[in-house]
Parts: sequence; structure tokens; C-alpha cells
Amino acid sequence: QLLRSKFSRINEFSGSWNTIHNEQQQQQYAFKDYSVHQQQMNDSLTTATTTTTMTNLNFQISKSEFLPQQAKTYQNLGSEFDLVDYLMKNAIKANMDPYLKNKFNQKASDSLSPDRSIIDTRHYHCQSKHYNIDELPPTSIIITYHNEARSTLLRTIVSVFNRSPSRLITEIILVDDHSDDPCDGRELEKIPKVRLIRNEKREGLVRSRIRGADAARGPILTFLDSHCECNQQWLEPLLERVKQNPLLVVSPVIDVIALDDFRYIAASMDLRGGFDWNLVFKWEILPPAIHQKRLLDQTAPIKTPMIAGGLFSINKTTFEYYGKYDPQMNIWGGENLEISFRMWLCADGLEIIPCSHVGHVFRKQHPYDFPGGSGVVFVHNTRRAAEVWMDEYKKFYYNANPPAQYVSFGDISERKALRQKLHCKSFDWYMKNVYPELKMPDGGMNIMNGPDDDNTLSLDKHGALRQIDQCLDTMGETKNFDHLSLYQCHGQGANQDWSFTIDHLIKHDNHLCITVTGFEPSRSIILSECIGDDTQKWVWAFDRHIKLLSHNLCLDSRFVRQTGIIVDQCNAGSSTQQWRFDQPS
Ligand code: LR7
Ligand code: MN
Repeated sequence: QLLRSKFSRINEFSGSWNTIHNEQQQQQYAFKDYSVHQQQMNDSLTTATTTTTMTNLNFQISKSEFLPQQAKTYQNLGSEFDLVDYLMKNAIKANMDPYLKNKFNQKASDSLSPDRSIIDTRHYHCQSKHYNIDELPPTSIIITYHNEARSTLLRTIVSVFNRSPSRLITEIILVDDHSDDPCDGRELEKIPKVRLIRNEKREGLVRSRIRGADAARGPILTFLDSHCECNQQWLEPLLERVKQNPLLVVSPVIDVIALDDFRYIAASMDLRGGFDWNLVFKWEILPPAIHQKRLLDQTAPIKTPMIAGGLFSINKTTFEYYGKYDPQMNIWGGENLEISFRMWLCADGLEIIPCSHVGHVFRKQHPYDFPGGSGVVFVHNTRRAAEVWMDEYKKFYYNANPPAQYVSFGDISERKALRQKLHCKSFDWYMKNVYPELKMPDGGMNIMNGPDDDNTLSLDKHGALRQIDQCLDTMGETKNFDHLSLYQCHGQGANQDWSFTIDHLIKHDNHLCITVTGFEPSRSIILSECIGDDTQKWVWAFDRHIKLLSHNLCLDSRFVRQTGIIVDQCNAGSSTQQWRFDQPS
């Protein structure tokens, strides 16, 4: 709250983002090449090994081609930096497989000028938008890299300088994640505004980005991958939006730079980020209702359940206050899931800003090694995100990917403490409000099958609800009984048989439901006909608690002798609120 009010004071943005243009979008613009894009995206998400295709493109790097341009357009790289020398030293040699080191065609990249022009892929409504540059906050650009090809890395930097108002660039911070050749970065440091941090050992992109962010001097942080090309006016809309709402993470539309010939392909603007229960990021078409609304204003931000991860802006204070990144995530993967959940549950969420476009080289394979193996590292990181943020829904992940249960994920207590400290919402809220399109697994699986000990899911599960040796018991009553009680567990079902259903009900005898008599502490619970309203909906919460879906009230046996089972304010430490679900074996 403090942070919110602090920001609302410094935020004097005029609010034109919210202006809805009623003019209907009629024009079909030529660059909306969705099918190509989708194919590229799908390809880029294929993790299976693919053989690299050797194309016959005959690209050459030649000094004479660069020199005239160098004089003209590379002034902002300063006089100390020798561009041709820099590129020549790492240029692809004849007879070398141009895909070997980078898993993209390095020959194609090397042959292109570092300041080549690319098509302006924005919607034409964006092109007439005016940004008041003097009133936007400047940003530090953070680029981490491990053995990036010099030509792609340099083109990223040049595109930032050439396509951003210089006032808005505080600096470019390069974080060299222990690349083989320290000179890749050291020479770039000669460029004005470029700063270099080099890791003494390989840290992976998460810890590298944290180092970069810690060193940043600008009020806004903008992260880029090391093989991007920023498009026309890419930065202004991002900065405008984080100025307007500093509790957001904003991403550009990510266009495709083809890995074979480096042509620049416009991405569809009708996509957002999502995932399936395997927790792998995917692009998805906007749901019809959102798409319809978007037609009214093609420049308006698009809320997205997930970000791709590499390209985004965030207020630096927000980044720090909301827990940066999970520093125990290694190499690659999972961090985009984590920051997405965290920003939705604790702050104001994530948006794609359609007037900002940045190209990225999508690849089919990782070009670098993963100490520990890529699968294990990815699951390690993903589990950390799931265990901290997904509450009972994490079980769907384990059900979709059972071997994940056997990969260790380290200590997550600090990240859980962060979640507590920030008073973040539940994952159930995220499911209902941010990503209702993500359906429960096929057949309506039952997530209400108890906490950590059992990670397998099935339809309506029957069993007893136990506290030590006492079980929740109907005491033989089957109608509007005013106090459910505890009785010695007998393992025979009958009065102690409860079943959890997909729609959050706890049923007895197929038609009676555990029902709360009011939404205040100390209200008793009764058995009554199932109607499925909020008085009958329960979820597992915290550690073994049975919580009302709509309220922070948990089943409690504290006064079982006096009044039977009641609900009380959920309290993670309370033993009278802890239940175990015993299923007949
Ligand atoms: O050990 C490493 N150290 C690094 O510094 C491994 C990688 N890196 C750098 C690397 O040089 C690159 O600049 O980290 C960046 C990302 O690695 P890539 O480009 O090999 O991976 P990617 O493009 O597949 O990564 C996407 O998913 C990652 C998950 O961890 C990150 O979030 C990337 O930033 C993200 N990239 C994008 O979002 C761009 C759009 C791609 C999509 C979808
Ligand atoms: Mn990348």
C-alpha cells in the first residue's frame, strides 16, 4: 500500500492509454502474418533435438561494406570502439558450420549491417501516437549473455541506440555470464553509455539479471535478450505505461528474426502468453471477447497471464520491493513463470504493449551447455515457482509431469516468506480472474485430495478426514444436523466417509454437503442438501487446512466438545485446523 500511494503521488501521466477509440478497425494490414509466426513459435518451442539446416546463403563480411556507413551512422558508438575489428575477430570462417556455435545461422547474421533497417511492424494507429519524451522516465537496459555471437549482440545494442531517444537511455548494462572470450564484452565497454559486469563463474540468466539490476542507475529497468532488434519507437510506449502504473510489468510485442536468414517477420498482435499444466510457456490466440474489445483500440495494453520472460520493462523500486527474481533458479527457464505469478498475485500484473515491437531470434535448441542437464535444471526452476505460488494447483503440474516429483528444488522458505510479507492473493484467484481459460485437466480432476503426501489425482475421492486418531463423523445424523463432530477413526467409511468433488464440495452420501452457517469465525458447520453455493465450497489451503473458497475461514475442531466443528480464522500454525485425508487403500 505504501508503495502504491508513493507511486500515485509521482504519477502525473495524462491517461491517454485509457481513451477508447470507437473507430472500428477495418484495415487488414499486410504484415499480419500469423501463420508464419505461429510456425516459428512452435518451432522455437520444440525442445527435441533438430538437425541444423545448412543453407546455401552466401553471406560475406567485408571491411569495405562497413566503412562508409560507419562514418555516417555509428557516431553514437564513439571513436574508441573499432566496429569492424570487433566483428571480424569473431566472424564465421569459411567451412565452419554456421549453426554450430549459436544454433542460428551466424553467417547470415554476420553479413548484415549492425544498423540494418527493419520494417516498422506497428499498427498504423501507433505510428501517429505522440509521446512526450521529456516527461518519460529514462531506463537502464540490461542484457545478459553467455557466448552470444558478436554480430547479434552488437546489433541489439545498436538498435537500442538508434531507435530510442538518447535522453531515455541511462545506460546499457551488459552482464557477461562467464562467456569463453571476455573480450566480447570488454571491447563493447568502449561504447559510450555501455557498462560491463562479468561473472567469475557461470550463474545463469536469473542471477545475472539480478546483478545487472542491482548495478542499474536508471529508475526503470528494461531487460533484453542478447539477440534482439528494437523497432521504431519501441521504448516510449513501455516507459509511458510503467510511468502510468509502476506496479506493472510491460512487454513489447516480440517479432520474429528468422534463424536461417535473419529476415524480420511481424508477429501477430492477437497473441498473449499462457501455459498448459506442463508449465511450459506458449503463445495463445486472444480469447474472442478480449479480441473483440481490442478491435476498439489497437493501441491499448493487452493483459497477459504470462510473459515470455526476456523482454520487459519494470520500475526499479517495484522490481526490488516485489522480490526481484528467485536467485536460486539456475541457467535458464522457470523465472518467467515465477515473475508472472508473483506480479499478478502481489502487484498489478503483466501487459503486452502493442505499440512496442522488438525482434528476437527464436531458436530450436539451446546453444550452450546446462550444468546438471537442461531437463533437470528446467524442472528444478519450475518446481520452485510451482511450490511457492501455485497452492493446491501445483498437483496438476505433477500429474502432467510425474517425473518432476523426483527432481529436487532446494529450499524455498525465503520465497514463501516473501509471499507472506507481500500479502499476495491465492493461486485460486489467479485461476479465476487472470487465466480462467486454463481448464482443469480432462475429465474434471479433483484437486481436493489432500496436501503434499499424495500427488496423484483422480475423480471424486472418498476417504476419511482425520486429526491424529479422530475422524470427522456425521454421528449417524443425515439431515441438517447442527454439529458435525469427531469420533475415533474406524476405517469403515459409513459415517466417516467424505468425498471431494471437482466443484469444491465435500459430500456425504452423495447428496449432503458440509455447509457453513455464516461467514464469521465460530459459525458452526452442518450437513445439508448440496446446492453448490459459497457456503459449501472448500479448498485445501496452507498446510493441510480446509478453507472456505470465498473466505479466510477454516474447519476447526477447537471446541468440538462444546459446539462441534466450527469455522475460524485460518491460522497456519493451528493444530486443530489440520486435517489429513485418509483414502482406503
Ligand atoms: O546461462 C545462461 N546465461 C545467460 O546469460 C543462459 C542464457 N543466458 C542469456 C542468453 O544469452 C540470452 O540473452 O539469457 C538470455 C535468454 O536465453 P536464450 O535466448 O538462450 O533463451 P530463450 O530466448 O529461449 O529464452 C526465453 O525464455 C527464457 C526462460 O528462462 C528467458 O526468459 C528468456 O529471456 C526468454 N526469451 C524471450 O522471452 C524472448 C522471446 C522468446 C520467447 C518465447
Ligand atoms: Mn533468446
